Amino acid sequence: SLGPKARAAGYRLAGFDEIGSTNSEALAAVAAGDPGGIWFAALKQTAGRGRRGRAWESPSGNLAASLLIVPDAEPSILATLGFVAGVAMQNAFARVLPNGAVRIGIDGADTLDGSGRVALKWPNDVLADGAKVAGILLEMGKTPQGRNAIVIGIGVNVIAAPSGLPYPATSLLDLGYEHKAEDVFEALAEAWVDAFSLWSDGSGIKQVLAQWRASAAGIGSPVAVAQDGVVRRGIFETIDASGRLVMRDDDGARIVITAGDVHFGAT
Ligand code: BT5
Repeated sequence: SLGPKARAAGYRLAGFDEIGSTNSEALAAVAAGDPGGIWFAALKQTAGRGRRGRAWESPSGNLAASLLIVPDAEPSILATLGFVAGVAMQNAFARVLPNGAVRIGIDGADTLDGSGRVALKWPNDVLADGAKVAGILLEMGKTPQGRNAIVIGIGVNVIAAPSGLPYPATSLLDLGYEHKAEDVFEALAEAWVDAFSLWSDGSGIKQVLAQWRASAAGIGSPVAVAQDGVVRRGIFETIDASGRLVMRDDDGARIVITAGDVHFGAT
């Protein structure tokens, strides 16, 4: 269900036991004239997707949720909402994972973070214990009147994570936290309200990006970013004001990247 803060902020919820993809449902809704401000949440997806047509496994008991909103902004500005979602997800985890006993770190580095926060991996992953526990997918749409709409899809491994991926994945249950997807959703929808109100403030996006940066996995470390078959390597320096990844290569050149898949380590 939606908590009091989300309801007071005017959000609606369409809940499903099973659905193809909550992102597809949200895109269909905006094309059909929905004004936005609605979450589509499901306990199971049969056709969940990630970026670039990749599949997202969303078995029963995990959380799949997509928020449809129609903010008055250009696509390049809307793209920064992925960072708002990451920060909201992180704050939601801090609520549902009490005691701050979440280990963060990359590639198994065993760091205890007393804040109960998890790490964020550019551009859109949430890591716990160095493994992917949630992913975010942004898709743009249009209202029938031609306004820009954005769908922010979030998948959370509440009770199960796939194995056999090229990188480690985990679930809240694997981490030792037993939760219902509904409760994780409610925490997320509440945390979204605060993070989004900062974003809407204009200057608040700086604060959102600052939290994101402070929790970013791999800053200061070697990173490889692959995009369309091209791999660029360097030391991961920071995320700039537009949310782009900034790295420094061996020759000291500054490289700024808008999209790609990140791998940590020197390989
Ligand atoms: C993402 O893509 O991480 C974005 C995932 C977004 C899923 C949500 S669920 C609600 C909404 N509705 C949708 O249909 N989608 C959104 P990407 O960075 O491209 O990562 C995809 C890759 O992650 C796959 O190619 C797999 O290697 C891996 N993967 C698949 N399922 C996973 C899972 N449950 N946990 C961790 N990794 C997974």
